[in-house]
Amino acid sequence: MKKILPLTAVVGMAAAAVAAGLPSDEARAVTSRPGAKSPRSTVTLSVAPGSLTASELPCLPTRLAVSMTNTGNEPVFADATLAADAPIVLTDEVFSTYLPATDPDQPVTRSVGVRVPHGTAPGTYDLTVTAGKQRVVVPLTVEAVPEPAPGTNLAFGRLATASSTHGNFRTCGAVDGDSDYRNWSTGSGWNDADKGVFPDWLAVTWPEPVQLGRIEVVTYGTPSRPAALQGVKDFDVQVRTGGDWLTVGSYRANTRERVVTTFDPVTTDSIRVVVHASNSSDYSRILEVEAFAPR
Ligand SMILES: [Ca+2]
Repeated sequence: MKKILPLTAVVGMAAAAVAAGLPSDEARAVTSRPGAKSPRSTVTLSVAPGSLTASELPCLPTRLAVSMTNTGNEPVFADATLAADAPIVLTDEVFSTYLPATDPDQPVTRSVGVRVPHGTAPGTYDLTVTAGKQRVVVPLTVEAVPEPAPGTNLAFGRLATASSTHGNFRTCGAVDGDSDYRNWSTGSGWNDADKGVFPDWLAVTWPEPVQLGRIEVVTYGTPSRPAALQGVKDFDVQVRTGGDWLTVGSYRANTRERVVTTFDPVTTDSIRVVVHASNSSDYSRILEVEAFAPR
């Protein structure tokens, strides 16, 4: 029968280091049981990185790696709780795990997303991870989204949604600023999840309206298997204005990787690509969607 042993005692090294403003790539605290007899349970909590910087761009999430390591010789169940200063949101508030006693010690890590809601004031917010009496505080510096320079891709990092997203692909991959086909398999593109079913759509949305005059859609293709074989074939480019979708570009039998749509300036809070067919007849694949102010 597995024993459930409590975490006890604390040396809050990382919190102290952070409070002292010391540089640290990894905040760390150690729990031990002073004077405990064998068998002993010792769990080390560590959180990386030691500090974070983020903005409210929803598709550029910041992550925190929370690790717990059983450095004792008895298996243990351990819980870490996570909290953030309002209005910061964490994807996980509890991290519970079984930690077998292994030699060498094996950390168990949870990657926790950190989201900065729209309207968050620039400043420093504490992210606090607690395990037993251990407590690690990671300061999050929220920076304002910079005013876009002329020619900036306004879709970069913005909220991306889709009709569906396949497996390991990420909807946000289509607004990560990377349109290099070589990074397709590393999450830099959107691939819908419904094989052979159309239409599919991918949208980008802004919290406040923006003025646009050009949208560029990059579909997936490689030198050996170009867009003519696996890119989007029939699709419409639309902008939302007054609550209605206005089609500004309509393409059929497309074989190009990058399709540029220019249109009269329009004020919009969302754009989308509606795919009616792909050249491979199975999935819709988009590497990147870019949006620009009128020239
Ligand atoms: Ca991309």
